[in-house]
Amino acid sequence: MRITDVKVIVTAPGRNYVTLKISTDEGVVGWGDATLNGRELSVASYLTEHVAPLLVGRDPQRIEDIWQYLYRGAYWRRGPVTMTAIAAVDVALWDIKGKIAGLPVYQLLGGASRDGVMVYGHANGETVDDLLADVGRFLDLGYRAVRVQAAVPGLEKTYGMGGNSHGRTYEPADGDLPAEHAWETGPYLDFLPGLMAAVRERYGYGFHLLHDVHHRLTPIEAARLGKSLEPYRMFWIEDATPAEDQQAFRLIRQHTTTPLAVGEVFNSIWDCQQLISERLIDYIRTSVSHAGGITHLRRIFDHAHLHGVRTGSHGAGDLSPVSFAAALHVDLAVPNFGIQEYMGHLDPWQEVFKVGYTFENGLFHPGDAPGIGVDVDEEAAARYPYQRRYLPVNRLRDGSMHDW
Ligand code: EZ4
Ligand code: CO
Repeated sequence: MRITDVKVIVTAPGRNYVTLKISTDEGVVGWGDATLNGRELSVASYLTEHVAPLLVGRDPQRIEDIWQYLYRGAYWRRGPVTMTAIAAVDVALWDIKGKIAGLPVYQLLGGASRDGVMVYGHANGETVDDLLADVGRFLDLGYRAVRVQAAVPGLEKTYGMGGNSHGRTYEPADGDLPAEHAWETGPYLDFLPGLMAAVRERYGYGFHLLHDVHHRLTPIEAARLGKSLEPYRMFWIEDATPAEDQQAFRLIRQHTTTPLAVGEVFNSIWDCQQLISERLIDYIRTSVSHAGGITHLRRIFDHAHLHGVRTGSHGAGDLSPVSFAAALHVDLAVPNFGIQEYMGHLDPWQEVFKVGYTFENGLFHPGDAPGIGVDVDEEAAARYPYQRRYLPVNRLRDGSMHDW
């Protein structure tokens, strides 16, 4: 079996997605997600200009060898662009392998370790009352875990709110130049404990409560936050400090028992090796699409398993339905699964992506179609051309740049 064609499809049904299609001489095709939010065309070009010529003529069944060829074989390796491109190839090859075998990918990974994949939904609100109503909506839908974000009084814009041009669903990439937001730590740290108290007071402790700090605090501020949230028994606080500083987590750890999660921006095991081996975190949030595909993600998760760290993969809307489905296969199979983020996708995504995954009682299942289980309608994709979109940036009140 040989790879005959490698095609990159850039489309924007609801938001921008970069999708990879690998075709073979036996008619089997595989799909991968190469979307890197706000930097989409760099991955598209990396694939078209530098990866596609390396793949045509190769045996698509040699997934590990192709992974090593694209990673070790590149002198300039790692980084989000490279690893997102490798991820797209890897997922497409797993899709092809599943289709050849006539099995869903989770079966190739060792089979199901659980009945379904627990996800957390995203509740948000401009006021505490709005937020409480939104949490109730998720609990009514059967969710067992909810991420809570509410507008911080005193800040004009807070991460995680809906209400931009995309409507109610949160979509941070908005505007053909980056929006500029203001950040102040004080009001945020003062607001959060009362917010979590209100959620627990209204709905009790019978579900998992999560929160995303989104890289804004210093280690000692994160320590204070973790400590102040201990009574509300968080499932985790996510990205408490900028993720590249692995040592920062040691300081946070010394001060609080609130579980820590990090990793959506990591793209290889080298970004989180110390965090995991020194048990500085509880959940590793690397994703299929940004951390080198199923092949590399499984390597990170096995390393985490050795050190008692569980998985909690990133699953925002900028990870396409192909990535979400691929994540579900991994989540269903690995022994140390923790939770999966699920943000959903913006209409009209279903015109382009035909998925087989299902949701029931707070759990997703990837379905039993051979491969990853997602088809892409290329004619529909062509109706939604790419539009440049940036994530926002943050500045402190004095104008200094801050992490967003
Ligand atoms: O800001 O995916 O946990 N989810 C997140 C997301 C990220 C976006 C960036 O592309 O932090 O909302
Ligand atoms: Co996050």
